[in-house]
This record gives sequence, C-alpha cells and structure tokens, in this order.
Amino acid sequence: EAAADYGEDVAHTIVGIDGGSGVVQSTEQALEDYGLDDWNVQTSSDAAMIQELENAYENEDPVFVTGWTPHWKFQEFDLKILDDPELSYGEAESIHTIARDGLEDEQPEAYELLDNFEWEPEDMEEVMLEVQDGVDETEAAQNWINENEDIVSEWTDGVDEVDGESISLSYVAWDTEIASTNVVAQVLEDLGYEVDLNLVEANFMFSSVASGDADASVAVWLPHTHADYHEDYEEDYEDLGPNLDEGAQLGLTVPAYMDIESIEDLQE
Ligand code: PBE
Repeated sequence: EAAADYGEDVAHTIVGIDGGSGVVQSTEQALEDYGLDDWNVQTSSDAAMIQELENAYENEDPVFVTGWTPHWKFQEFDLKILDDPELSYGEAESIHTIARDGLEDEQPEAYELLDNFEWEPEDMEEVMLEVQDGVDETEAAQNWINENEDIVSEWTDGVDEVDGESISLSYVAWDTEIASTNVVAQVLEDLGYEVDLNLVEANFMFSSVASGDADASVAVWLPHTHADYHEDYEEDYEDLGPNLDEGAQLGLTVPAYMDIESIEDLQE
C-alpha cells in the first residue's frame, strides 16, 4: 500500500490528545509545514488516544497518533516515530521543573527536593508501565521509590523533614506526568508534606505556578514542546532546569507494520 493511500484509510485524521498539549500543537504545525491540507488532528485525551491505537493495532489497521517518549506504549506496541525533516516536532527535549517565585525562601526543603529531582527515561517508564498494568498511581510511585532508594536518597540528601506543611504540584493527565508527579509527591509526603495534586489543563499548569496558586510543576517540556507557554509565563516563575535531561522526543507515531518512514511520505 502506498503511504499516501493511508490518508483515505484513516479519513485524513491523526488521533491526538488534549488540544492544549504541545504534541497536538506540533502536529498542527506539521500539517502546515508539510502541506497536508486535507489532514486534521482529532483532539481527545491520552487515554482515548491509546484506546484508538490499541483498536487499530489489534486489527493491523493503519493509524496515526501524536506520540512521545518516554512512554510505555513503545514497550507494549511495536511502533515507530516518523522522520520529520522539517523539525515540526523539534529535536531532543528535556523535561524541566518549575517553582513559584518565593518558594525557595518560604519552603526551602521542598524547593531543595524539587531542585534535586532528576531521573532517567527508564525510571519514568517503570512507573508508567505499572500504572498501565492497573496499579494505583500512588502505589506505583511508592513501589518505584522503594526499589530505588539510592536515587531517592540523592534527592533528599541534606533536606530536612517538615511537619505537615502543604505543597501543591500542578500537572496534566499525561501518562509521563502522572508518573513523575506522583513520585515527587510521595517523596515530599515522606518528608512530612501534605501534597495537593492539582490536575489541570495545560495552560493552567503554567499560569498556576506563575500566579503562585500552585507551588511547582515537574512537567515542562523544553525547548520545543511548551515553548509558547514558557515564553508567556517564565518571568513569573523559576525554571529549576531538567529533571529528565535526555531521551524525550515528540513525533507523529505509527505501528511498525505500516509501510511509511517519513511525514513527507504523506504528501500526495
Ligand atoms: N506530552 C507529554 C506533553 C508534554 C508531556 C508530550 C503529551 C505535551 O505534548 O504537551
């Protein structure tokens, strides 16, 4: 089957996640960059996108999804990210932690922990896979912590415990961020914090930390994915740098059984 025919098979539709996500915005950019005028991105949620991917995969049907790594879907399914010579999806991404102005002075222990938090894609994937397998998010986070005490002790090294102070973390219901946010939340709880998980839409993840309504977020993808949000709000919060430095990437993603290698192949 010629790659261009896939368009008709899928009604020229790419299955996306929430409209506020960077990966959907990058996909819209890709349609423009590659002149794929008759294509569109259908927005839904991470969970709904996975369901559609699963359905297609079972029947070996063509399907296009807005993908990213790290993500357990690459372990569960045989997938490929299409070449993107125009770099509509950017290149390698890092995931950053941001904190509200004033956190360092007012809650130095939490600030220090957040500043120290850093892990690898494999770590994130372990938590994600367990959640995907049906383990409760909190429990999956705690399991990872128990099995990785050496890593966690580097984050908590020299950080004093507190007595029931509250702290809030903003995040979006993306599998990657569910994993990271729950792990950091559990470590903060172990330090004595009462953690409020603030599940929001993408733009509020940034505005809540900028306004100080939330204390921090560990879910900021840069330099490409969240560049627009970051530009709008970065003056009003502090960027603590990467918590995952290498191994993150966005892209138009398809099952490996599809006969297509590049987004360019969709041009008719
Ligand atoms: N993601 C996961 C997000 C960032 C983290 C790739 C879905 C996004 O596209 O905005």
